[in-house]
Amino acid sequence: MAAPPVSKAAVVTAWMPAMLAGIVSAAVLFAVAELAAAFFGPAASPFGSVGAAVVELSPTGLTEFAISTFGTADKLVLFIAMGIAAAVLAAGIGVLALRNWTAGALVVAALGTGMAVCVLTRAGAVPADAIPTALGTAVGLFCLRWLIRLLPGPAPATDVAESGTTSQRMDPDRRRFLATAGLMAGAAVVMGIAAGAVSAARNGARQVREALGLPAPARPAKPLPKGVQAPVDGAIPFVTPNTEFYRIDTALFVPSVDPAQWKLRVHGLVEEDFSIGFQDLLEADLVESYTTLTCVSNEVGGGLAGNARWLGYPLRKLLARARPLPEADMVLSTSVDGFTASTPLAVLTDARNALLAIGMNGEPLPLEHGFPVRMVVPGLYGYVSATKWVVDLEITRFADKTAYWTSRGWSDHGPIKTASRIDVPRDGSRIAAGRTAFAGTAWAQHRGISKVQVQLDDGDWVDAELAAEASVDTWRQWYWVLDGVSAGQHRLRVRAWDGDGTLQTETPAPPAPDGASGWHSIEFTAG
Ligand SMILES: Nc1nc2c(c(=O)[nH]1)N[C@H]1C(S)=C(S)[C@@H](COP(=O)(O)O)O[C@H]1N2
Ligand SMILES: [Mo]
Repeated sequence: MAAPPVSKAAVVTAWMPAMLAGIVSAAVLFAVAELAAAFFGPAASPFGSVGAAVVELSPTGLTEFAISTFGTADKLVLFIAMGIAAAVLAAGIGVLALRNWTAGALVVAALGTGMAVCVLTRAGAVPADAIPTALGTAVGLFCLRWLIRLLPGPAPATDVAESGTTSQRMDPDRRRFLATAGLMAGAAVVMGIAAGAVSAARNGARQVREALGLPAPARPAKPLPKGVQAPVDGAIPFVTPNTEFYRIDTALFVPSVDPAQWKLRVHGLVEEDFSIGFQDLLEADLVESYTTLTCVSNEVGGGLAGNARWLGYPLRKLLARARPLPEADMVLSTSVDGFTASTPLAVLTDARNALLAIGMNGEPLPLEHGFPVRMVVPGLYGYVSATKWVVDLEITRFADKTAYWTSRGWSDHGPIKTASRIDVPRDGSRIAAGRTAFAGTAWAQHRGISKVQVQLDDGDWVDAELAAEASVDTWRQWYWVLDGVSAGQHRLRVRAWDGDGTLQTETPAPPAPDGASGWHSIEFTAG
């Protein structure tokens, strides 16, 4: 009797249990590894370390695309993508293992080894950090073996064709397979939740931060002049609340740094190298100042800028203690997770308020903004200056060293370009015709803003009102009140001049390699 033809769908149906076995085993692998990793250092998490390696090895274009498309949700998107990729891979391994156990097991072992390499190459990793990955891989492999054993094995073509009927009356083997897989999946979920709970409970930094009181500044910030806030409904707050401050970094998991363990090494081309601890900072003469931070990835009109009152120790004084050698022209700052930024030495030693900051708007730095210590440098984009969780300052030369983003094609000097933005009304919104108030924000840190103009439709450019200036290091609000806006579609444009009287660049440029340029415009409908 000739075997009936086997449809593709029937083959896939026959593979489904093997795919399920692969996916469930992978879930157990990651759950065991992440739960174990919660008891080790931050590098021990295989998921986190693979994610970090993906970010690091991704072509710059891809990470830029991710930041510009998903903004601060880029990490979540990465994790979802990794989860899907892992599930697809695991399903394939399940099928392979069913047909050829040795081959399947070898692929799992190879992937486990690859993950261990990712773990061990993270900044601050120690050899023991590979243990959770090894443990998880072993348990995952064991589960895969167990589940595959419960399956009938690669079916001859006839069985495949007939298996259509088995789904109606489930045989005991199949029931046992599903029950086992279900139990394992349940255990994976429980361990996953436990992993989250354990790492949260073991996050010493969060608890220490909550108990930490900040010292009073030796030199408090100059009080904000009246009128820094544009008197227009919907204008953004002049001081950005910590919870609303944009966050950009390469850290997939916020580093947890215990201030008691924190140390900053200052070394390189200096006459004196030294280290300081957190207590030294608490006891030092701290200063406070308002500085607006901006990300180089900010698009024209974008929101990757925030203004805060920072408390910290002047980097100028720290560097004066080290006494840089004449040939030095750069400070390479490194974070606990290996991010680096290259900052011109001249900017850190001139009169501006470049700070080694410990406080943000009257609180210790939030964990995601660099707790316990970060850099804040007025006038430079964050990628060349604002290192969070900073632990090392090497005084060196631009000719000798590059940093995280500058070795990925971004400009090695990152002065902030003059920018202006319309915040009210929102692009694409509908407003009432008649008397209308427009408002927005302009910045050119460390040069200040001297003039803002707006243009409605094809009308003349007219001067907007400037809100009070807090300092040249902060953004400045503007507003413009118009008695009558006719019903219909309108366009509004804005442009600003910096404190040196230079008009912001009209020519549009994308963020890479040294910051976006172009005049912001919005469209709105009145009526
Ligand atoms: N450790 C570390 N510090 C970092 C970064 C990073 O990826 N890692 N990103 C920098 C960039 S690109 C910017 S724009 C600022 C953003 O600071 P914020 O997240 O506090 O707003 O942090 C800077 N400091
Ligand atoms: Mo940035």
